[in-house]
Amino acid sequence: MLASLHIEGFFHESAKKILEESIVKNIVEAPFVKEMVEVTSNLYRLGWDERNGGNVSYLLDEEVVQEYLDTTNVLRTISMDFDGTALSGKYFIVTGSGKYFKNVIQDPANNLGVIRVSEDGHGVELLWGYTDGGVPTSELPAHLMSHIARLEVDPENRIVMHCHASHLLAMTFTHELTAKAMTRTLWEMCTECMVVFPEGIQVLPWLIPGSNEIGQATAEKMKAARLVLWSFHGVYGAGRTMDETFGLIETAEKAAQIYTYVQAQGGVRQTITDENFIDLAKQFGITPNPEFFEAQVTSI
Ligand code: 2HA
Ligand code: ZN
Repeated sequence: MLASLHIEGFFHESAKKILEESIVKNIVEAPFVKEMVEVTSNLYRLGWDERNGGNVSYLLDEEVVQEYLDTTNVLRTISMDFDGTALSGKYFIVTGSGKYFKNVIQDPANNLGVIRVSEDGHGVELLWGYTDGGVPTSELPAHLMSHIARLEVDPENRIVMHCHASHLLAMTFTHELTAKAMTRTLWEMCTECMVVFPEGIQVLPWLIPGSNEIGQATAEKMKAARLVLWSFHGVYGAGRTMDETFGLIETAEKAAQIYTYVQAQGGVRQTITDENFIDLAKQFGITPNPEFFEAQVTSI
């Protein structure tokens, strides 16, 4: 009796193992889907992505995607009118056009999609998601062009994130719109800012969202910095990981919030000096963008 139970148990275990190995894992359990769900939920919770505001794209490795999807099974091809050949064959998980970040957690398969940039670079192949017939974010040009630009300067860049961070957006109405002025103010509002984004923040004038023009302009700025402010609209961030990229935007947004309080309290009376910044750079072993220093600085 005992022996037969053992044999049954053995067959049961090995059959289960074979079954598990032959079934691709449930994609909703994939770490990259969980990260997308978590970040969109946080962006919504913080009030930075009302309605269908914001979009996130995440470059994935083919081997990782293949753990969850049959990559030969293309569900649909979606065209795009810019040249994405630099990313041909690359996989991304991307938030959907018109989708609400508020809803991603309840239905990841409808609000997110896994795409592969087609061979000719003029379309993307849908492998999973957008279940109601949807398409990737309207900001796909800005995302893919930014990925191309960031990968040129940092081969490990994976994330591009756009949101309507409230205080940063507000500052574009009241603050001088140059990279230097904006960077200096943000750096001065929290000591850690210069350490988190030593290259500073770049600034774009108002441009039509979703256009190739804003995509090209964003990508151009992304060669110099991981943060690009879109006047009267929001902010773009890029980075190696979801945490790093979210943390980057979060840090700049916190500084913008402090700026708002400082202005409400009557304006700056004293602040961090160039000398303080030089000491900070030495302490943390970072090289801040020298263009953003008041005086000519030669010692960093
Ligand atoms: O996707 O935020 O910039 C909605 C937007 C457009
Ligand atoms: Zn937007």
